[in-house]
Amino acid sequence: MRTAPTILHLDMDAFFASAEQAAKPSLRGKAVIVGGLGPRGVVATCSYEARVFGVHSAMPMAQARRLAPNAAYLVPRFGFYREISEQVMGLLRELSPLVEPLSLDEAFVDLEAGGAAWDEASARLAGAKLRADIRVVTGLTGSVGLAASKMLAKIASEQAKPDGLVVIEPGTERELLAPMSVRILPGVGPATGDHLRRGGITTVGEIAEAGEDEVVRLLGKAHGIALYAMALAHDERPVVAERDTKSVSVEDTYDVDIHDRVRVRMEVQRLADRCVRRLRGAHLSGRTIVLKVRRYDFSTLTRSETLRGPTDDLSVVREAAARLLESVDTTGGVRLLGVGVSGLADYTQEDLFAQVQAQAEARAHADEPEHRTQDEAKESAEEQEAPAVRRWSAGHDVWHAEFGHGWVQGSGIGRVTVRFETPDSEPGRVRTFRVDDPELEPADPLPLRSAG
Ligand code: TTP
Ligand code: MG
Ligand code: MG
Repeated sequence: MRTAPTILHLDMDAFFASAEQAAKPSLRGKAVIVGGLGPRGVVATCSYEARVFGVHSAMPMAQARRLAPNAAYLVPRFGFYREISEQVMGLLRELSPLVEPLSLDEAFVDLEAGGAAWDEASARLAGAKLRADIRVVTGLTGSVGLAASKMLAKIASEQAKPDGLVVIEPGTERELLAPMSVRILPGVGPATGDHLRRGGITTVGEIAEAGEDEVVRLLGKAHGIALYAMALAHDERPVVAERDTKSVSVEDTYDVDIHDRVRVRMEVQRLADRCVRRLRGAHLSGRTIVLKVRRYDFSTLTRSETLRGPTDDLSVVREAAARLLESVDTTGGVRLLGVGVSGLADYTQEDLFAQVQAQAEARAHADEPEHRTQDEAKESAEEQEAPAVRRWSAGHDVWHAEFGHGWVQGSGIGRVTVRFETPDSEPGRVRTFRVDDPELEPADPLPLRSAG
């Protein structure tokens, strides 16, 4: 292991919620909750002001509303967050060629590889400068951890939250870890935590004391050995620039071409199942579902569909793969089939609500053409033309011909409430319009910091 704390872990503070507060001056310093607002919605994240009430990620939205009835409730704007994320990742890449993003708001950086730091003092300086630069470029705060290994750097950034920097000096790791809950170690979820507790182990120090044999007895060989090493703060994992696995996919080649369409469908479902098992095994989720078909004449087609958010849900992947198959002609026979998921993210929790939404949309699409009466077809054609079906989602930007740029604060019973403000304005005023007001139209998010 290296002797200087030159592995940096950055994690943005309350990322989605802070981005919304930066965009909307009236929400700064307030409880802001971002997530699915439908009946089955969950909290994606919330501002630190909302965490005081006990609200947290993955909590059912109904429960959040009971705990913090006066908070602002917004639906996520992934495109907007991705742009901010790219700005932040750009700053990290200025520090080192070895940047390993873990999610939109989080990455490891090997400072030594970039020559940005070689000892504790230079690492501290680089970390502090990074935090200041992030603030200037995005207006947001991120917390930084510095240590001699990835595991400790991540623990340090957690301790630094919010808006801080923590250095764990090499040599002090075991002492620091000893009193901490076993849950702090990577790979220890509730189930493993329970296993260990039944063996009388609740802290990292107790894992170290128990010895490798005992931990292996409790958890099995592979997991036990790895966990024991982590408990001793042994973590040699390097920072890797690009994710090795940009996608998870499985495919099968058939000895005899498959002609039967029903059989092709079944094979695709089977591959989707295997793909999801692999995905979950790697604790990943992904946004894009890919179907690969090689036909009897070796012509190979790929079809893909991108969801609103990452998924590792079996039924979502199955349905998407089945839909993709419907657009492929397989009458001549199929030689190879594959199902993959790309656009990977680490946090599988993300976006349960987006999946629900995607499923609902999929269902709406699924029974589109054939089985419809003419009246129904006509009705839906009218719906598509009518501008009145515009949806005003809470938090999304709008433009009004007279009042300018604003965002949707809420809507219902034919009305939409808009607050007119921009990232660099004073908190703005609220006005209410009819949902079909011709002067009101959806708008793109404004940049958080004007150039220069
Ligand atoms: P996190 O970094 O886990 O959380 P955070 O940035 O909101 O707050 P913290 O200060 O504690 O780091 O996740 C980053 C973003 O990912 C978060 O803002 C929203 C999204 N996310 C989800 O959509 N669902 C989830 O379950 C989690 C944990 C995060
Ligand atoms: Mg974060
Ligand atoms: Mg994070």
